[in-house]
Amino acid sequence: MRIPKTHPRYESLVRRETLARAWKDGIVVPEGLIAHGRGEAFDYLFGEETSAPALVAEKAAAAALLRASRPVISVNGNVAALAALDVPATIEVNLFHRTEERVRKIVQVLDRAGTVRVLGRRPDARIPGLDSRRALCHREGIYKADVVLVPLEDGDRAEALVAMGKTVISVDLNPMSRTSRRASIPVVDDVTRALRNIERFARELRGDPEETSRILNAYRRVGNLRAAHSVLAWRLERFSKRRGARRRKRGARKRA
Ligand code: PTJ
Repeated sequence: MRIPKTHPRYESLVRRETLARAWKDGIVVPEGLIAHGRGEAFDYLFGEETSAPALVAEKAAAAALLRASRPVISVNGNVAALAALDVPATIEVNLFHRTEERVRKIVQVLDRAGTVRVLGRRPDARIPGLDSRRALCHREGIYKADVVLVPLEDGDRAEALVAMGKTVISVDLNPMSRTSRRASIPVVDDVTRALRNIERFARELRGDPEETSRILNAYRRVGNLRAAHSVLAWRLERFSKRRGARRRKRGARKRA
């Protein structure tokens, strides 16, 4: 389907089309389409744009990745379909609904996009305390990583990775999810925008260790997450006030 560029929700519709195509190609699972719907609902509430607290978290995420000795980004079906993976980290495909066929296809997509080395096909370690197939990982990838970027994660694994002593950067539009509450640096933003911003901040900070340290020292996860909650509350309040004002205006016109 051709989506007119003038459509007010053009970007969101393009993302839907991309995901639907990726589902037909066996990259994304149907559950991934449902998960995206939940993300979209939150994105709508955030005004479909990156909030100020999300930008702060994205900068901290870039700083943490630059500081890491073994940074890894964990890629699932939705992330492979939606995001450009130019962040400074090793890429490992790790799926909740894991089949070897899907892992192979996703690795192929990333290879074609020019990624140098993609892990995921021959896992040789397990994340302790996890029963799902998401526990399967590479010793040289997620298992030994000190910083792991986990976009669109389930809370169990985020928790298990934190328990392994890793710095966990999550990307999840739901600021109330267990993932957002457990991650060391929760980024509450759409995955496409978040990875684009993290990549840009990493480029800007590279070669500036002082500023990188300053950003990491200044970042406060609890305060940042609270700020994300406040953005939602403020937007809802403003919306209901505007509706109230419109109703009062209509009432006054009728009475006049
Ligand atoms: O490809 P697989 O097999 O690894 O499966 C991937 C999914 C996404 C199906 C799997 O990880 C899953 O079931 O995830 P959950 O537990 O539904 O969590 C997904 C979270 O991502 C939810 O909290 C959504 O709000 C959030 N989310 C969805 N779309 C986006 C998003 N966050 C940011 N950007 C999005 N586009």
